[in-house]
Amino acid sequence: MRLFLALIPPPALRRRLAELAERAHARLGGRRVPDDSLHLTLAFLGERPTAQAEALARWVEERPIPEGEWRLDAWGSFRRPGIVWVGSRTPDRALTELQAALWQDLERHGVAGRPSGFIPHVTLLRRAHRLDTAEMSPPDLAWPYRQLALVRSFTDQDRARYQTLARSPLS
Ligand code: 3AM
Repeated sequence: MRLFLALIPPPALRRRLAELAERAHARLGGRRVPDDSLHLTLAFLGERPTAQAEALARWVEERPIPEGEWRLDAWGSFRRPGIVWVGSRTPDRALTELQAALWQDLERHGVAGRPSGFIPHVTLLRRAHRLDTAEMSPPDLAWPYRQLALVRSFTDQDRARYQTLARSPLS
């Protein structure tokens, strides 16, 4: 199964992110990420056999993450798949360290595929028609977090769906 590690926004923040997605969609078009799918990917693990997914779920359930708060203050985009996102203007140190620590553990679990860079972002639009976010007023949101989720991604009637398989203990 296709897996990734993510932070899941608390409900109030999810609503704010959904408002931003609506605003971005009205201006830039494309496909809006459904509200219940909004997340921050920390590590994409790719396709994994069931036995390994179960081992990874046990690992996540025993691995607290340091509590933190991510400040979202910038719009951004990735040209190739037409992704519009919100994230931060300057790299967030705590998230960068968390991502690196997670990949160290993942490699011990035999998961390869650590990316060379990491830009924390919340994808709001896919296949956007335009990527010009420069004139949109910048977001100003705080994301308090203290729990990691192991998420399965699958396709159901042409729609990407996510299912949380495991959560880390609360820090
Ligand atoms: O968190 P976002 O939405 O930016 O694009 C996929 C999504 O990113 C990404 O992993 C997240 C959960 O699906 N993803 C999908 N396939 C990928 C791949 N082969 C990938 N990231 C890296 N390599």
